[in-house]
Amino acid sequence: MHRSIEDHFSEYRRNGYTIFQNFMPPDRLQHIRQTVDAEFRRRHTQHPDRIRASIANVLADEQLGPFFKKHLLNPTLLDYAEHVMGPFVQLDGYEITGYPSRTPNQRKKVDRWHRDAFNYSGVWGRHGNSHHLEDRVYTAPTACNCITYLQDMNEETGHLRILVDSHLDYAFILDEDAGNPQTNEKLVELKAGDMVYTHNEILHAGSINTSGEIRYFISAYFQRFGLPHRDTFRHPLIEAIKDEARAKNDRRVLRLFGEDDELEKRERAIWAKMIAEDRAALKEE
Ligand SMILES: O=C(O)CCC(=O)C(=O)O
Repeated sequence: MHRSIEDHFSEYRRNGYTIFQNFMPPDRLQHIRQTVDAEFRRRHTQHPDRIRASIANVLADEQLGPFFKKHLLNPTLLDYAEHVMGPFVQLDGYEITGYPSRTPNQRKKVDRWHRDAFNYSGVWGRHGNSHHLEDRVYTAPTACNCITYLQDMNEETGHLRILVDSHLDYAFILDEDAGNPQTNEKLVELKAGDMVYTHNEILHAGSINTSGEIRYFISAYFQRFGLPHRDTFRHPLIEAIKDEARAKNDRRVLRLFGEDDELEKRERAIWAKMIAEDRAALKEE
């Protein structure tokens, strides 16, 4: 079922995440799995103790680049990202991650509660005066994770767990409890090809994979324009995407890769308009 941007956003604002079902077609996800499987098996064998392996900066990968470009520049995704963050969306990191399967006695174990990069709650939760919180104010995220799963997510592959609406209450989990299930956690229902779009203040955790197969997800991590980013955009394959965008004057694609000399000036013009409106609205004494 097709859902409108507004419908996704009202769920996102309330819960801290929303799900785009069937975001990646089955033939594409099978193709990606087959392309990366041997490399992930090699990496997992080389480092058996590591919880996961990732191929980062995937747009710069000769073989994977074209598929990942299509996935990232999908207008449904970019329209939604702009709706959530405004016209300030930059790519921080784009990767495919694979979790090796573990022994059945690890089934249902939590893989570390956390918030994603550029969140404020981590600093607030550790602050001495953080015991009081009067307001539950929604603020636009400084970063968002768009995670597309390449298999059904269940007890065997390891559920994604979320503390629903924790982007509003700054709930905090101490490091020593990060591996424990939470009484109010939600095990998110997800099928292969579904994409979860999260707010970076939401507390979440993966679960250990015991399915016998590698568990994969693709993560496109967006952040506020101008923040330091993990991926490098100075690669010939990414320069080629920027050249195409320049030819079309596609500002939002250029912004994704950290390029927009006019943004600050345009944003300040909007501030000036709002300040002027507020001054004009002031009632005389
Ligand atoms: O393993 C998962 O399903 C979630 C991964 C995750 O939370 C993350 O990479 O930040």
